[in-house]
Amino acid sequence: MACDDYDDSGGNGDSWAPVAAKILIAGGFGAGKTTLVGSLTEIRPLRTEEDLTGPGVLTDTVVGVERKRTTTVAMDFGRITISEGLVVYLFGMPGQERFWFMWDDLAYGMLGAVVLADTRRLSDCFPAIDYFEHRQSPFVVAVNCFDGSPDHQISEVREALDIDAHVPVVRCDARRRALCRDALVTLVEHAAAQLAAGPPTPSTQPASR
Ligand SMILES: Nc1nc2c(ncn2[C@@H]2O[C@H](COP(=O)(O)OP(=O)(O)O)[C@@H](O)[C@H]2O)c(=O)[nH]1
Ligand SMILES: [Mg+2]
Repeated sequence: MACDDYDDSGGNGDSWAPVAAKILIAGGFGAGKTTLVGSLTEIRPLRTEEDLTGPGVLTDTVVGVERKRTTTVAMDFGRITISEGLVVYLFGMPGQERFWFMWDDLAYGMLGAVVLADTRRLSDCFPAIDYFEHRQSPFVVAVNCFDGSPDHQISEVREALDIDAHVPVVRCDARRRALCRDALVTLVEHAAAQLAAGPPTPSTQPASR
């Protein structure tokens, strides 16, 4: 686990800091990453949003997400306190292929990832799933429920994504804090179980795709 558990009390144990964990929020363009980080964070989120422009449709297709008006041009960042002893730093991983060069740096030292899946464009989350499977990093899939999107069973989404049976798949709504928090807790529990089971979990090692 990526953590900074320190005691600056000079050894008398009076002072302590919570464990800090780094969690990535991944998924395709328009899957809800910026929304989820904004729903969860207790600090003002760092956002790098820019308006979608006409020429941009050549690279960022909005088919299926026609109401999307902006795009993240670097990453999202936020923080949430899960419990007295655990603070999570959230990093939204830009999904488009032109940003894949950033993924290794963002993933360095992470505890795990939440991959947001949009059932209207399910294949858009394949690269993120492939990436975390390849790294053998803990991840969960959160099926983001958009208005009017096909209401697939979780088992159908799991089958369509062809992910291992041990990887949790949960329902989410990136606009609802409680559901986002549940997804994070599922990930933390899954990561703890994976770490307890022992190697291989080279999640602190940069990996190339
Ligand atoms: N109905 C619905 N809309 C959502 C949800 N999550 C995000 N949106 C909307 O979908 C659009 C794209 O979300 P955004 O967070 O920018 O996606 P990103 O590209 O993954 O960062 C925005 O207009 C959001 O308001 C959700 O769970 N349900
Ligand atoms: Mg975004």
